[in-house]
Amino acid sequence: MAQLAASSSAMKFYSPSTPIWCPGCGDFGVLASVKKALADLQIKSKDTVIVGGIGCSGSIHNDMECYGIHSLHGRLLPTAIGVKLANPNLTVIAAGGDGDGYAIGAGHFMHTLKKNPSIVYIVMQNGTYGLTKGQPSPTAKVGYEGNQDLPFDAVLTALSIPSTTFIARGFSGNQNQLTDLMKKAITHANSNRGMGFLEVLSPCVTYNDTYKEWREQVYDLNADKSYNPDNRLLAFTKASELLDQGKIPTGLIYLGKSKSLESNTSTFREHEAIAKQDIGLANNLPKYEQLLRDFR
Ligand SMILES: Cc1ncc(C[n+]2csc(CCOP(=O)(O)OP(=O)(O)O)c2C)c(N)n1
Ligand code: SF4
Ligand SMILES: [Mg+2]
Repeated sequence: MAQLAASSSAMKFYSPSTPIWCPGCGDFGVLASVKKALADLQIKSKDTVIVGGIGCSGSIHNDMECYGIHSLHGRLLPTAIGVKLANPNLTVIAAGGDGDGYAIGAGHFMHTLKKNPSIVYIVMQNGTYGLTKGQPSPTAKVGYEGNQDLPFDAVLTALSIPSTTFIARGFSGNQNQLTDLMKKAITHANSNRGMGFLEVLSPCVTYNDTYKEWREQVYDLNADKSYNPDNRLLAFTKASELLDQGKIPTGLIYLGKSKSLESNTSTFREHEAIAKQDIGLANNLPKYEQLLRDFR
């Protein structure tokens, strides 16, 4: 929980907490890259909202100097969409775990990819439920804690949904690449081009230490100059081939041009967003009084 600095008013200053993660947790790399990306892009704390999920990863907003919401397990995406639609001028980042996003939150994951709101979604993927001490998550490999299912691949899932516009994967063990992808995801969302989906391979050193194997498996698609992220079919083919070869594709995997949720003016009109409304008493007293009467 962000701490209230010495002040008589809860509205004045908050200072970020120190992360409570185990030493070496991949989430430290994600935190560092979000901070650096926001600083490099000169996005102010007052204009940034991070919506955390439930899990070790879901505490990331506590460690940042910006607005934060600790959402319900698996429900960070609808919360983040609500924030964005209430005030489209904000940089809205949803950040949670693979259990949060791909298990209990899987329905929201699919439909948010489909709706394509202009938010960033970071999934810290560690193949386990870290906070609850190491049960297999949907991305767990075969054999991990008795798991017999082949792992779910979120990049292939996102590629199969026609309205997605930004699909990327980074690795906590490669900070330069991760920060670059983070900046691209934020810039994509802030240009109202839809959701910047960034899965980060973020090892849980306590219950599923995959640093060594992931370091050997990652394959940066963008290092291959012949790779074109504009082509969904190529992205799907290439990602599937690499997975079959025991590799994990990383980098900016797909960049598309479908419409974002907010650009659909039949359902969203920016000037009607809540933050842009005059809600002061002076012009609205009769309406508020009527509202109270309606509840009696
Ligand atoms: C509705 C609900 N069900 C279950 C839990 C218990 N729970 C807390 S965190 C968690 C899983 C976290 O895994 P993940 O999202 O991968 O995050 P990580 O800890 O690995 O970063 C679960 C099942 C909960 N808090 N709320
Ligand atoms: S249990 Fe795993 S995911 Fe949680 S803080 Fe420790 S290393 Fe990170
Ligand atoms: Mg996890």
